[in-house]
Amino acid sequence: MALWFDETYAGKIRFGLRLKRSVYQGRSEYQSVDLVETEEFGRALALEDAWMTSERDEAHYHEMIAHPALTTAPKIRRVLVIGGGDGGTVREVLRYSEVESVTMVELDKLVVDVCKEHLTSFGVPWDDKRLALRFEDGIAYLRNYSGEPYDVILIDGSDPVGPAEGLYDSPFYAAAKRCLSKEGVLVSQTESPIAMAADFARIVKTLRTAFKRAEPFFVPIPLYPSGMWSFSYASDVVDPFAYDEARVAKIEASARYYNRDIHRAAFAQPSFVRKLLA
Ligand code: SPD
Repeated sequence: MALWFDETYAGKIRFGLRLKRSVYQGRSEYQSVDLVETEEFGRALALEDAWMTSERDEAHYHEMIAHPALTTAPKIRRVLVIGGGDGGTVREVLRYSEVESVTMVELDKLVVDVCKEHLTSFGVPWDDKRLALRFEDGIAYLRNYSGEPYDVILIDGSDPVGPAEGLYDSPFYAAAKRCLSKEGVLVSQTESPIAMAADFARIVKTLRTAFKRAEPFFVPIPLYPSGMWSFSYASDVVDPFAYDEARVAKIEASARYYNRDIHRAAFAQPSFVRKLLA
């Protein structure tokens, strides 16, 4: 009998992949962790039965959470990643020679351990000397942080339920802003404007109360409910379209999804999104 793995979202949307086999199945103190080998999407990670990433479309997500911020922020010396346990986001950040340090704060060590062992095709440079891994709650980390400000903060969290819920509210954005340099840029994953329209609108509007400017941008991620996904770019001073030519040229030469046309086009808002955010 064929083996399938389905994510059922809110009891209303289901996206399933036919499996070749289950590679790892376990449970941390926070969540269930599944690493599966699928017929169409290669290896894929699911947490609490929700798809997180797959070999087939991970570049869409990881290049787009990273490069719009890193090609536009005036300085990119110090970068903070909250979540992102599969390592795809830090891999993209570490492509920049200007980046001197990346701190990745991930709640669940099991996710990193499983991905290090079973998702090696992601090519994450886990041993890069610039990378500092911390296994703790990203919300508490930012609340208590009193070190040098970060130039870029990337929020690569799960959906806003359970332990990740507090990554999308006003107190968290206020804490993040306090830890960001004046010319800093924050990018967060902000859910689907189709499958999670209310969450998407609420999160973007909340970001707009914390920062002078917060613009959503859109990326097709077939693995996620409805396939249309959003990130949001927040900053008090930086223009999301003013990318550094040399940085973009270097990144787009090896990127699978990102390029300068995608950078600009991703910020175009369909009319239904304009209405949601009005
Ligand atoms: N519904 C899925 C939301 C997933 C957000 N994070 C994915 C982790 C990829 N590094």
